[in-house]
Amino acid sequence: MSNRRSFLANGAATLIGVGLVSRAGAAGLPEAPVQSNASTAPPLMPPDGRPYNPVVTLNGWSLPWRMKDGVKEFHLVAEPVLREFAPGMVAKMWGYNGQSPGPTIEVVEGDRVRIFVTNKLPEHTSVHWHGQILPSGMDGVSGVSQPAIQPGKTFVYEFVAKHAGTFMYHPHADEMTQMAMGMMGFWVTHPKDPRQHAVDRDFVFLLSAYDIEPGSMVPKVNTMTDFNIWTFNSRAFPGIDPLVVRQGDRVRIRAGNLTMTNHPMHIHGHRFEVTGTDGGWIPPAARWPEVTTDVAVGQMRAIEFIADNPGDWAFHCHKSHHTMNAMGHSVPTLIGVDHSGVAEKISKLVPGYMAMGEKGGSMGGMEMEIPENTLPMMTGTGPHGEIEMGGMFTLMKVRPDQKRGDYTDPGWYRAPKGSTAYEWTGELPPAVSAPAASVPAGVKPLEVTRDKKGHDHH
Ligand SMILES: [Cu+2]
Repeated sequence: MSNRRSFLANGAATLIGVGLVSRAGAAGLPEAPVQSNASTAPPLMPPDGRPYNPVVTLNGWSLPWRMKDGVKEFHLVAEPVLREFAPGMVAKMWGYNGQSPGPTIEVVEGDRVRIFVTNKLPEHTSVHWHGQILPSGMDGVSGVSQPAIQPGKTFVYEFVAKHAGTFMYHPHADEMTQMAMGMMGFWVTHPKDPRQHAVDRDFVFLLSAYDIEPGSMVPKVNTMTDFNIWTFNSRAFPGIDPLVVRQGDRVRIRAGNLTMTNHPMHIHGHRFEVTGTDGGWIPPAARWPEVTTDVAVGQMRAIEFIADNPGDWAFHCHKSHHTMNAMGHSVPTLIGVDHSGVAEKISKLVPGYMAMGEKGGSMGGMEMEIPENTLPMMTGTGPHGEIEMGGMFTLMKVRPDQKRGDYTDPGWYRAPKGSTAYEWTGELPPAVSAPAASVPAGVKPLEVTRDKKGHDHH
């Protein structure tokens, strides 16, 4: 598993046979379409079967199917893939049909579904259909409900998608390794009546996290909590596409959490309601307004709101360490410490050493060399400067003139004159200090000095 060559060496003989069968669609197997890049595919309009309103998978795609005697047949191929997390960083992962996460599967409530799963990994796997109410033997827990799918083998799962809702799929075989390597995908079962739960834009993605040492390409699979790449669908900001909506649209965002910690998802400029979980839709009377909702490990949440406020609005995990990219958490806090010259001295002893700023973080502006194949901790440039974000962060772009069904990035919001925060240049009132009653003698607040350019220093 340490490099791509060993993947190929291990499974070369069996892979050739399977590749010919699945790609050519011979021997009765449905075609296994492959996606080679991390762009957001347009919604997959159902060509046959019952109609539904398709979802948009953020930096992902939906898997085409074929109808055979009234059954919707899909073909998933578990295989090593390359995934670009953001421009500048590519990881060697495991996924499905060319990407991690795998493609979104969209079906309609009541559909009979047959899923062929071909294993092109160097080890056994299985697929568990998280949230589906199905026969025990189709549940995909290797050793319990079925034997594991050995390398080179294809298994068939078949069940009726009984309930409309928000689900996911992932292995239930060597799970820790396989999920740490990126094996997961989204599943949406649409309601029978497309007018039910209808929205104008329906975005879906999985929250996932990886530990990839700067300069390397393979996730460390033994990491339990100290991950360094926090993603929406295996993309880190600024690699995550914006959620583009038309002003007045009813918007749904569905997120599922397959990381090892919870993620309080927060939106700016709007209030939402949690309308669904992986257990189903929440009755309207049981919903309440929120601007942040926690998505715990193994949970899925669907949130809904009317995007009535034009602008560029942050949508992100509220854990501040999850809106950063690769960083060491053992970096000392140096706010208030004059360490000018110290970093240079240390970096001679410890190559790659970088100290946090004495003025605070402001790492976005630090000019430092980063190793090959990793991401700066905080990146992205907006119309007013550095955004200083990474990881689980993107923008919802609400525009009055966005066309229905158009997901193209409209660029930066142009705020109406007089509606943007501005610098005060008039007189300041005299400072008033409260008496420092219980502070020991001699203890003072951090001093602020100014350098020649007028920048504050603490
Ligand atoms: Cu988080």
